[in-house]
Amino acid sequence: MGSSPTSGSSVIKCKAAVLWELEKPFSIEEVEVAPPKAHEVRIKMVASGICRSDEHIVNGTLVAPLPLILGHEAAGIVESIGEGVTTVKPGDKVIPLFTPQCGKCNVCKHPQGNFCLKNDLSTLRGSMQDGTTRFTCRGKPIHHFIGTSTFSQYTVVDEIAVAKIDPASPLEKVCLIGCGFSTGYGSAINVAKVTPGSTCAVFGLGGVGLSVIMGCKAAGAARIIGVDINKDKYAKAKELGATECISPQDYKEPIQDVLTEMSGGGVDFSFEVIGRLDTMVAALSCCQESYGVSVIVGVPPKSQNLSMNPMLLLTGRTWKGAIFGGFKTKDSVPKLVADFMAKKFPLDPLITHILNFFFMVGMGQERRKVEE
Ligand code: PAD
Ligand code: ZN
Ligand code: ZN
Repeated sequence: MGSSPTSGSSVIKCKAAVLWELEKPFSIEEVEVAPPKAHEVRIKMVASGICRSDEHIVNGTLVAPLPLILGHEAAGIVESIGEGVTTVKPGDKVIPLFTPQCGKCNVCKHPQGNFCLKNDLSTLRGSMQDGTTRFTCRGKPIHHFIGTSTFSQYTVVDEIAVAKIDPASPLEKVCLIGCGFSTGYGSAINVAKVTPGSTCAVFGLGGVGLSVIMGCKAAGAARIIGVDINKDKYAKAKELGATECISPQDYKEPIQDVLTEMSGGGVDFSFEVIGRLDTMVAALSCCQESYGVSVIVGVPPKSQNLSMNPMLLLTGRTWKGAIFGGFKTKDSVPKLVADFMAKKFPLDPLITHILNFFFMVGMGQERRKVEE
């Protein structure tokens, strides 16, 4: 996404996709992007993916203040920095972090914690850390989205929410490390801690589910069963490591019973990567009692509770969930980019469409790369 910046200390006018109302297409508008304040960074966006979590805001599944600029899976180049910024400089290639890493809170200080207390995902206030916004459109302040707002040619993020990456990295690919890839891959290797020789079931074969499959395979799983109602997803899932794929619609009995039967008593690890309450319980139910582990990756509809039989846990299953695959963001994103550059995993299979930013007016099922 290119434009004509003036200077680091002035307002930049550029194009952004603004969501004014729920369930409406984005409106491509000219916005003003204020200069970064102290400990903030202004970034020229180069490529942005579309994640189901953006769509969750558009359809009201997640509730955030409007109007706002969505987008949280992206890569770009630092345009200017505010006072006191030390970890990035103008010209650096970076990935914005929708979960920051302040390094100071209880979660950041905990060896396993990654959901920094400075995150805006729990509250969805829609602002910078100081409570104000850097975007204006038609004279109105426009909210930020989880500290990133990457559907804009320029955005401003807090320094705790941006990671410097390898200057040689292809931004139109590594943007996927900003959410979908890392979330899925980390859910397998960090959260579930998939073991060699194990059997895994992955519910939902979108960009995140496919990344879970890559993580299961990298961890040495022997059997990876993909579950999706859309059979068009099976070829890609198999290319990435699924050993078989099934649709719940092909069976009369509940899918958890099918998986329990297929795996001879229950899978070792299961993942819900859709965001539905029924499949969360199905994923828990299909893992082996006594030691099976089930991980919630999909974002559930706001304010909905599910009912489940506590016997599922009493008999020894473990139920977990995590944001961003449990990775500490600022520490891990540069390492994941280095691993990609070292060809430890591919990203090309996750890119299904390349859209021009100005034609990005709706969203579908697939993860897409958006660039100008
Ligand atoms: P996606 O929409 O690309 O993929 C979802 C897949 O689920 C599609 O292939 C659907 O066909 C399939 N599906 C839908 N309903 C069913 C069903 N009843 N049974 C079986 N399959 C079904 O989404 P995505 O891969 O971008 O994201 C998946 C979820 O992960 C979504 O809820 C998103 O909000 C969440 C997410 N979580 C985090 C995190 O940090 N935990 C990060 C990013 C995304
Ligand atoms: Zn996401
Ligand atoms: Zn923190």
